[in-house]
Amino acid sequence: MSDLEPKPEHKFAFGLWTIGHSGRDPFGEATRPPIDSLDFIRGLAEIGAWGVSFHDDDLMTFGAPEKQRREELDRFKKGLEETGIVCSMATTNLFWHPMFKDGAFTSNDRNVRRLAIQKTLRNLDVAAELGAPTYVFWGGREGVESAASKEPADALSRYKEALDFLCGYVKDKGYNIRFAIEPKPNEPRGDTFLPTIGHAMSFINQLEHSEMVGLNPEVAHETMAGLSFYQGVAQAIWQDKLFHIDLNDQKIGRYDQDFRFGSEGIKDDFFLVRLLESTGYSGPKHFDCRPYRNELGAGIWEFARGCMRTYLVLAEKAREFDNDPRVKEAQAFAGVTELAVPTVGSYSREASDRLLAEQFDPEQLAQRSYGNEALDQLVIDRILGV
Ligand code: GLT
Ligand code: MN
Ligand code: MN
Repeated sequence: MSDLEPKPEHKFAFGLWTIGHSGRDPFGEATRPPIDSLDFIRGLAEIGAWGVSFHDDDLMTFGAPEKQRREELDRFKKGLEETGIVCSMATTNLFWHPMFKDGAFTSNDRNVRRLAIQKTLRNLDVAAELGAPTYVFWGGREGVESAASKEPADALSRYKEALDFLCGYVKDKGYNIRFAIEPKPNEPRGDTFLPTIGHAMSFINQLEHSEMVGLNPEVAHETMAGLSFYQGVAQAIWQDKLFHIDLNDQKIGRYDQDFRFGSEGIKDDFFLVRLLESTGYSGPKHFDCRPYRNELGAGIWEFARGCMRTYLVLAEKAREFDNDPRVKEAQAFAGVTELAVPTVGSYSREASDRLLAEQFDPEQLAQRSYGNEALDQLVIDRILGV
């Protein structure tokens, strides 16, 4: 194994709410004390991380006087300057306060909607001040329990209106910020608008400034819905929409578990890391997960180290896999590279005439075997290290 020490060049990032998660859940109180933002950033630098992300309310006390909020922000900035940790992403908390119980950009209450946009405008200024290049939109409360409570078309129109307005603000202010939508199928709402990568990507096409809006997909969220995160991310990359990524882990079909990256779906994670490494994804590898609730003290930092270590192990395994001559042979047998060859090219009358005149032998085509069992066993052997 080569060097498994995380370094800034790997661009590993954590949110303040991740390693710093209090352990509170719907059934129990906090199990851990809060971590001061300066200590948090120093801790990140010590373990070899590169970036930090935040919600407005993680950093500056909601509703506190401006003077206090400024002090809290300056303390965070001091940490960045002292350690060289980068502020890699910012986002708005539009889900915690009870006023957001019916939604934020899609609340039926117009004043809640206006306040949600105002709260975001204010935090965009902070994001710009800290140099965060990506601003995430996770619509935690944008959804319904009762389908009778909102017209979906109105909700989507209000969602679009909010994002169009916020894009306008970023452009007007000349900020160097792009937006990334984070889909999730449900939780905390019964049904969430923009539930999957696919829904979010097609929604983006409807936006006024669609070029500045991409995705922040999360492993746990697609997995909750029983979808392949790997295939979703691959399509997002193909459409140039992977602006950011939330890495964690999850058992299929459960509530949002936000487990340590690589702790559950090792095979899926192997292919995900291979995809990110081989397609030259250059954004942050952002871990949006939290330590087990029964973890305390040093164990919290072990959790963070584990996320990065497993990523680096899988990156190494992926390189070994791709350099293995047996894999190359099995891939050739399966026709993996054949799929990269255009099928008919662009349309012309001549090309269609040629194709229509061609003779195929369906029986012979059906005789081909693709050797996928042997190929997949090589994946398993490589991951298990035999
Ligand atoms: C919240 C959620 C995450 C989002 C964060 C951004 S907050 O913890 O579960 O998936 O990425 O708002
Ligand atoms: Mn999650
Ligand atoms: Mn997330």
